[in-house]
Amino acid sequence: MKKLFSFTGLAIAGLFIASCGSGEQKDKPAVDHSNHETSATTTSTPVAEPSSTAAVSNEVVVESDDQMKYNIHEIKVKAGEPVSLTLKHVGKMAKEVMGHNLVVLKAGTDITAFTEAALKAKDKEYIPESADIIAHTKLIGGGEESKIEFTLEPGTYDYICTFPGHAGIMKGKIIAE
Ligand SMILES: [Cu+2]
Repeated sequence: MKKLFSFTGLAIAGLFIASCGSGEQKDKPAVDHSNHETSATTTSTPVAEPSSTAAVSNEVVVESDDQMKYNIHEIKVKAGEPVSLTLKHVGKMAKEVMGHNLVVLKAGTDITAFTEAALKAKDKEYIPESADIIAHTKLIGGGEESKIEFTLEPGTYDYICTFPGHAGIMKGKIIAE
């Protein structure tokens, strides 16, 4: 009896240690912290970050890089007039490894469902057959660029990169007014 008791005691202790260990693991990447720090320091100056204060312009250039990022996440355009948007890849990596595109989606698109459909469209460079697409660039690698033109009605539209794993970070909004 005594032997059994001590054995279960050990097992419980083991479980406790295991759960404590997993709780200590940090899930958030260090990048999050640095972002917070930079935004906290810039709030003291009256000038906001250029990436968040887009001027209204229908000539848009978005840069993407080897760090899986767009340089702007909010674009303001004039509704009812053609928008010319150029996506540039300022990195060096090949499109098979760090490819980027920019897909403009209709307002109200289920982005999770759309991204899943895009994953299955590898042979179409991750552009699925979808009525939710307003316009999309080509998939590009380092040093390349792709230009598209489209016209928006007033509203807010999401844009994403559909290369696998990128849409969670490579996303933004186009506000047409
Ligand atoms: Cu991308």
